[in-house]
Amino acid sequence: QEQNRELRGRLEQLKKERNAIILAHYYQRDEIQEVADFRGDSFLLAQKAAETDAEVIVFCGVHFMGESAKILAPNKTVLIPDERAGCPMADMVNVDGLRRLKAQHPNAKVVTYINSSAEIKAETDICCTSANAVRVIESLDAEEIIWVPDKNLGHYVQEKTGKKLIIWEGYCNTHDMLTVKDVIEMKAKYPEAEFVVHPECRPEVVAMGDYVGSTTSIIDYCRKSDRRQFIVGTEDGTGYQLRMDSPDKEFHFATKFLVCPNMKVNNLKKLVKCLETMKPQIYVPPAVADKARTSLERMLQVR
Ligand code: CIZ
Ligand code: SF4
Repeated sequence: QEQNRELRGRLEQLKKERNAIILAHYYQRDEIQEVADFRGDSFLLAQKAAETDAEVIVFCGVHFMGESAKILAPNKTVLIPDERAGCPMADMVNVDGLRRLKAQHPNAKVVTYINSSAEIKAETDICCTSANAVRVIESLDAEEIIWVPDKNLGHYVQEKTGKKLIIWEGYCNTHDMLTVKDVIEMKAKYPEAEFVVHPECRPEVVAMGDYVGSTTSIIDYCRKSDRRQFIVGTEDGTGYQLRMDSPDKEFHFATKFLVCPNMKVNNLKKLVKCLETMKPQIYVPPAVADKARTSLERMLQVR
């Protein structure tokens, strides 16, 4: 406690000295979300990075999110508390594999979930997040659509839009962990609760959802709902915002395994240190960034 108070004081001072803004993903540790200037999911944070006047962006999330910030704000310094905070789903697709698939479907448009590396975004026609995936697919006039890398979200979007996608076999180790059995047990334990679920979960689990949506839309939904109890099918860090918005409601995470270890690699101490030392910084080669930016900007234009 004492140490955290000291760290928070140091952080305030450094933020002013560096003209820095702290962006934190909803899956970050509470100690980071508490000190953030802005909390959000990957979409809101990318937008914020593009808009901010600050010279330095400290991106508390995983590596691909820091890259998106750097791509959208190339003249700013983007720091990440720990560079080892990666995303296994993003690593499930590589450039060679995607190029081979594109060669097999030369007329296809490539839609890439924002959970992907800058190199993959550079091979992409348009990016999307779980918040806008359906709208992005509906905005496309294409015979064939290649979808990378999340098969679960791809399946969900396919159902929602009625469009057949060519789906890459990636998935999120954390969300994919949740099973039908887990949800049945939780529903038996909390019969009054609504089950809110992220579309990165398995299709059969998503099908059980009373509400299906991105992290931000789950947060909005629970805040507005009249229900008092929720079973939550997304990453456990979301509890910080859920409880803050509705201290009188109960949130039960569907299993104790809904924790993304990569997100938790960052902590308050590393956050302060990165602003002190101004490293590690996110670097994206300009040629890659220019191509990737086009696919991100196309996404930001879809309403
Ligand atoms: O699973 C993730 O990393 C998500 C849902 C990120 C985001 O904010 O879209
Ligand atoms: Fe990647 Fe899943 Fe962690 Fe998100 S929650 S960063 S998709 S591993």
